[in-house]
Formats: sequence, structure tokens, C-alpha cells
Amino acid sequence: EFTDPHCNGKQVIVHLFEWRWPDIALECERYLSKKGYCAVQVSPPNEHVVVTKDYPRPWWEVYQPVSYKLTSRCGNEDQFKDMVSRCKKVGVRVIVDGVINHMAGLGRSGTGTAGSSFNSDNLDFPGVPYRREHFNDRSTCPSGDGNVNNYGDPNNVRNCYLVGLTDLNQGVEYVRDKISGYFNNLIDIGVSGFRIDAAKHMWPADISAIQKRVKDLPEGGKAFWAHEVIDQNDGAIKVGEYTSLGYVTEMRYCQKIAQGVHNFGELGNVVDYGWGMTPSANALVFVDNHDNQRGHGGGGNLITHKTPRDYKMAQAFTLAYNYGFVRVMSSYFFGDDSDAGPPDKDVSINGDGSCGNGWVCEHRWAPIANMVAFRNAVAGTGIEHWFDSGDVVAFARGNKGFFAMAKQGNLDQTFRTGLPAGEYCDIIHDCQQKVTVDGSGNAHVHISNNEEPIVAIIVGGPT
Ligand code: QV4
Ligand code: CA
Repeated sequence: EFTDPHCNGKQVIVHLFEWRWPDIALECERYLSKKGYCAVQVSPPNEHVVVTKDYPRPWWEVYQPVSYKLTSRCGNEDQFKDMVSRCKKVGVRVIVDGVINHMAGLGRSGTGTAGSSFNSDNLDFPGVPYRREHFNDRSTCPSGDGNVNNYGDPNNVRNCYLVGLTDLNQGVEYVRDKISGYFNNLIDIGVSGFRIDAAKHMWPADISAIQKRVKDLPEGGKAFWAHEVIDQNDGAIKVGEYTSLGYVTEMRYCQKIAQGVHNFGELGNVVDYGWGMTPSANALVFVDNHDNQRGHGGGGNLITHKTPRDYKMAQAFTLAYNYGFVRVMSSYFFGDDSDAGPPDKDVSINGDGSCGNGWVCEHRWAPIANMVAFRNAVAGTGIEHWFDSGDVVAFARGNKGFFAMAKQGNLDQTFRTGLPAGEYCDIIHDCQQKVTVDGSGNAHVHISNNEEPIVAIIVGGPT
């Protein structure tokens, strides 16, 4: 019942990280709807702290809530409502990043982005209002300094303060009501689902109790839920504790796809259930996310937009493969400064469709954007005709699509595609080359040694 983000079969969501609401509304209308994206995950829309001390406006200030009023660094309530309705009108759903594990961090006080006063050290958030009795205290947190510091102990992970963030007690009825009230307000506005921030730091039973108070969508059916649970086989908490509540983030995939792109011989094992990876039907899958691309949340060896050729291969493969529900990351440039906030400028669109003003827009890179149609077209099919030579990987998705990738480029090879005979457009290169499938389902594939050494064709695609 949690498996459908109400997208009429569309299979891919995009995270427009720290985009402002007017830019997202435009992007839904001018791009996401046309490329077949199902939904956009937006940054937390609720009131948060304004960090200026030590660092001017870091990106992570939006993860320190002050209230559930809808004015954030991304825009005000009217802009938020306008975005949701304009996206929905063109068939793109909005998924909100729900920060409900905690409020602002210790040591912070003053006024939030919507004008509410607050004082973290006094556990006082009048904009909700939350008071001391709504937070976890040391009686249930087994940690010397009150912070999460022992991932081997669920009580420590869930009842203590994550990096000093004042930890709400979701076991309290009043807290459940406030959080579900916030979500219900968003559903009334037209929001279709939630990414639950720091779900690992909340008890699954408490999340479930909150979900039960959240209304169905006006169009029918339950909201889409994706729980952020970082499980790298390195602690007591497992993604499996959350799969009955919705999708769970599968962080191990980030490592696996990076290994696979570095050595194509590993791509056949990119999903390793023996390693504890979550079943496909429960997995929210991505090449990187806003945390690990800048070394937060465990970081690790992964691929980001900073190595575009590898990134295109990783993301295109992920969209072609049949594991999980895919979220595409869309970033802004940040150089070596991992605290740097988003550009203080609109998302501008260049003549060639790429973005300017510091926005990366991976979701517009052709091998990524055009593979959204591929994944939509092949939904429900399996992997067939797998070929893997160490430098080359190719496979079909049922008799609906065929995908090939050559690490060094310079490929001229005949493959079984399993597709009906005909002439198909290579969607990776906007139809600059065609692929002819013969009567026995074979096709000769040419890949040059360029920035996107990939070919993909689909039944029913552009001709
Ligand atoms: C500092 C000290 C602490 C001290 C505290 C209080 O480091 O030791 O206790 O002050 O005095 C920021 C700062 C951090 C600061 C904290 C509190 O980086 O140094 O603590 O604020 O003021 C993002 C960032 C965090 C940021 C946080 C809140 O990643 O760096 O903390 O926002 O602004 C784990 C979790 C996982 C989490 C991941 C990052 O299991 O749930 O770490 N991922 C999600 C989000 C992530 C976000 C949060 C959770 C918190 O994806 O972006 O953290 O909402 O793996
Ligand atoms: Ca908690």
C-alpha cells in the first residue's frame, strides 16, 4: 500500500536540493513533466534556524526546525502552495523532506525563518508550540554527553541528541499530533508524500503511530513514504525494521554502483542481498545524495557530479537496471567547501538546456534525463541477455528496452537485444544515431569514446 507515489506508472523522482519554490514550479512546467519524472523531492519547507555565526547560511540550517510554519529559505507559504499546484497540474507530484526527529541544535536561539522565537537550550519552541516535556531527556538516553554516540545501541541512537539536535519524543501523543498535523496540512495543500529525515533515530512504532494519523491523499490512496535509514551493516539498526512503513534508503547501493562503474565486472553484483541489501520493492535507490556527496552521513567511496563521465554511467545504469525505486540527485556546485549554502541566484537555463548560476542540474544531463523514459517504458520487466566483459556491459529489459555501456568507448559489437525488429533511436544522444534490430533480435551497436559511452533504445521511444 506504500508502493505507489501516485504517478500513473511513472518510476523516477528527482531531488531538487535546496531549489527555491518558484524555480521548482517552473522546472515542473518546462522540464520534469516533459521528461516523465514522477515527482520532485523538495527541501524542508518548514521554519528553521538562520545560521550566521561561524558560517554564513550553510545548507544544513534547513535541518534545524523552529516550527512547522511554511516559510523557509526556499520560499514562503504562498510560493510553496503555488509550486505544489503548478507541479501537480502538469502531473508532477511533490514529496516533502520531513524533519521530525528533532528541532534546532543546542546553543541556538533567536528567530526562525518565519519569525518565530525559540531557545533550544530551554527546549522552548513557541511557534509549534513545543516545550521541555515534548523532548527526550537523559532518563531514556544512555549516553555520557547526551549525544548519539553508540550506533550499537538502539536506545542511544533513538533517544539521544543527533549532533546536538534537540530530540523530540515521538512517544508523546501531543508530539504525534503536531507532526501529523503538519503532514496533514501539507496533504491539504497537495503534497503527495514524505521523505522522513533521520528515521533511523526514531522508533518504528512511533513513526507508524504518526502515519496512522496522516490522512489519505485527496486523489485516493496513502501518501508516499521514504525513510532515511543509513544501514551499511555497521550498527544495530537495520533497514528491515522500517520496510513495513514505506520505502527505505538503500545506502549500500551508492557504494556498489561506484565499485561497479570502476570495474564493470562488479555490475552483475550491484544488488547483493547476501550483504543485507533491502528487497527491490522496498528500496529507494540513488547514486549519491546531498549528504554523502559532501562527506556527511558516512560519506564513503561514491560517485558524484564532480566526475561527470562516471556519474553519467552510474546514473544511466541505475535507471536501466531493475532494482528499487530511483531518485535522481540534482545538486549545486560547492567546490571544497562542504558547508556552502545554495547559490543566492535563480536557476538559469542556458541555450543548450544546461543550468547556470551555480546549479549543476544532473537531472537535465541527457544520459540521465532521457533514461527516465527508459525506466518508465520497461517497468515490470526483468533483466535478459546479460552481457559483461569487464569493460562492456549490456542487457535487455524484457522485450521493451536494451542498454549498453562501454567503459573505454570505441565499441563495435553485435548484441542480442530481445526487441522486435526495427530501427530505434539511441535516446542517450537525442537520436543522433539509430540502432537497427534484425529479425532475430540482434543489433550492431556502435559506441564512440566520448563523455557518454552509452547506448539505450526502447520500444515506443522517439523515432
Ligand atoms: C555541533 C557539533 C556537535 C554538538 C552540537 C551542539 O558538531 O558535536 O553536539 O554542535 O553544540 C549541524 C552541524 C554540526 C552541529 C549541528 C547542531 O554540521 O556540526 O553540531 O548542526 O548545531 C544535516 C548535516 C549536519 C547538520 C544537521 C543540522 O548533515 O551536519 O549538523 O543537518 O543542521 C547520520 C544520521 C542521518 C543524517 C546523517 C547526516 O543517521 O540521519 O548523519 N542525515 C539526515 C539528513 C542530513 C541532516 C540530518 C539528518 C539532521 O540527510 O542532511 O544533517 O536533520 O548518518
Ligand atoms: Ca530521536
